[in-house]
Amino acid sequence: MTQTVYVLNGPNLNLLGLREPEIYGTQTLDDIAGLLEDRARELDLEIDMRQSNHEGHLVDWMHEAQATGAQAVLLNAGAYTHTSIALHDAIKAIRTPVIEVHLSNPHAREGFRHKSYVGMAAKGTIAGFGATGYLLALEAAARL
Ligand code: CA2
Repeated sequence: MTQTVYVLNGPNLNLLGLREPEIYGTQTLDDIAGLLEDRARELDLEIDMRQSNHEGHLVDWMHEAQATGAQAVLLNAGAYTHTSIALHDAIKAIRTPVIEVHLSNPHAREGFRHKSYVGMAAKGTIAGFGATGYLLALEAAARL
């Protein structure tokens, strides 16, 4: 049976490709979803890609990933990365492996981005490679 990988995106990532291309690149979230779907097909995986500006939606979707037996969650929690104990707890609460993804490298940016509540609970982190980071995370998920 084909396994599903959830790809969850947090606040403001719906603006990807439309603002601040010098930091986040020119590809939209739909473009990234297309890249992931192409690679997932080759890996015999399915992608379920979502975005929300609401923390609780992301928490609910993590629970859903566990309940549906997803292979993994790729999580770019946006700014909630640096603030959300709720997301930290949700990652700890599920057995589904969670891979943290960032387009930029938060450690090369402002000090307030250096702490990641997501990274402290995640299986691993891929950051700083732009949209390619999502593909790298999918490769990692396929090998779990
Ligand atoms: O580098 C990443 O992927 C981040 O998760 C992006 C977050 C930021 O708060 C994290 O520190 C690192 C911000 C997402 C905002 O996305 C935008 C996209 C286009 C234009 C404006 C914001």
